[in-house]
Amino acid sequence: MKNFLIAGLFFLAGIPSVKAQQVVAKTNARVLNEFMDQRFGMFIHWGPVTLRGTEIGWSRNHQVAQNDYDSLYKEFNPHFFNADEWVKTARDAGMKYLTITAKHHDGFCLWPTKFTSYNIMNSPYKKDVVGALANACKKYNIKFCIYYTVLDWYDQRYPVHNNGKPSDPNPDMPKFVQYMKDQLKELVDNYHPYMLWFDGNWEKPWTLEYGKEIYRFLKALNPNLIVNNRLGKGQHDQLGAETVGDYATPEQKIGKLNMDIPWESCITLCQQWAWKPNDQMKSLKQCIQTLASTAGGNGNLLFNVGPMPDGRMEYRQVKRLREIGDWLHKYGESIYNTKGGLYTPDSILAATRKDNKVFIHLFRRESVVLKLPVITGIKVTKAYFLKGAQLHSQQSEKYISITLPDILPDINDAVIVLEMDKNTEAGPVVSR
Ligand code: JFZ
Repeated sequence: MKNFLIAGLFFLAGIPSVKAQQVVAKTNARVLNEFMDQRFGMFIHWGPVTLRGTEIGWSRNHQVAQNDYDSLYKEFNPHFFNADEWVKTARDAGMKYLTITAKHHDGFCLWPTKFTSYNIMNSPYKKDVVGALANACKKYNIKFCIYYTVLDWYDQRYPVHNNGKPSDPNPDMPKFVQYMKDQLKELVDNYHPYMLWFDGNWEKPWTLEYGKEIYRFLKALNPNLIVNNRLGKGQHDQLGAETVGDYATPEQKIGKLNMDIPWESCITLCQQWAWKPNDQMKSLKQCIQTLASTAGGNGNLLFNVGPMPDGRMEYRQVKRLREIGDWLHKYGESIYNTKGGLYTPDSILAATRKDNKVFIHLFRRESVVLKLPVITGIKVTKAYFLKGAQLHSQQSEKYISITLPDILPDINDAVIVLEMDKNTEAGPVVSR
């Protein structure tokens, strides 16, 4: 009897379904590794608010009065919108996936949803923006992803409203969560997104339990659907007990090197998420070094563009993205499908690795000789600039010394390949 009881206990503990109600199963590692191999995606923040050039969601009741903001869709008519052009811009930038704000904090929906009239079909434009992008992404082999915010400052069922406005008198979270499920099912069924990017999880009405509920709901629709970590609570740049989702999302900063958990930094090309006239744009140097440092920390970069109210992306931004694409066309081997390390990224360099190659992304030439700490048991067999000249390297007990030319072959990021006598992909990471 005693043995039977003990066996029974072990048996129960081993059954996944007993725990499955509480524990949320994560997307499987193969799917997540494939996602992380892509390294570079396009984030798009867009909606009627671009008519004012203020920040999406946040400017409601701030720079733009609420009634005014909520009426902008009545004049939203982006007649130059061309999904193929946006997706080709992403492809030409070397981006492998694209994430569109189907619904941001202002509650407006860029697709013809059955569940609210506050959507694109009631604007003069009357065309499905999300659908057009999903199709174009399929055509150009770009993975299609959807941003969907949890908080909704427009919907009466969601209790909280931005910027000190009183809460709705009759909030109804259960009904609001059902609305979310209806919309999410609609998005998943109609557009087959590769990933869902949640946001707006920090306000009080949203709970960890709701997050788990939605995650389970989505996994039942498609077990391979990737979900970011802003569906639970907790810090965006972490994956902890409070968070729900598959990967961490540091915002407007490059994530710290982390070989254990997947992460994606979201960073804007200009300053604002949504389009702003004459917004300050990052230099090509900043763009490339941001991407290299992200890859060097073993993360992805979701780089944001805010298209204009007429449906076009700004010419200067498209041009900047193409310049990044040109760089990647040449040096992409050192970014895609690599792992971060062997060295922790710093202001001078970032490193990535693949098989027996280590790529040193050199941002600046500080002296004639670049000194890197030796990794015990590993020897450099060959050193050269990627797509370029051979380099003289020497290895002592402590240092690998590489003699640099007076002028580096790329002023933004000169990629040095160190061929090693071993595969270093799974090895340790060293700080300089
Ligand atoms: C969020 C959004 O609010 C923002 O508009 C954008 O979509 C970005 C990608 O994600 O960013 C945040 C998140 C949290 C705070 C501010 C901006 N916050 O807690 O103040």
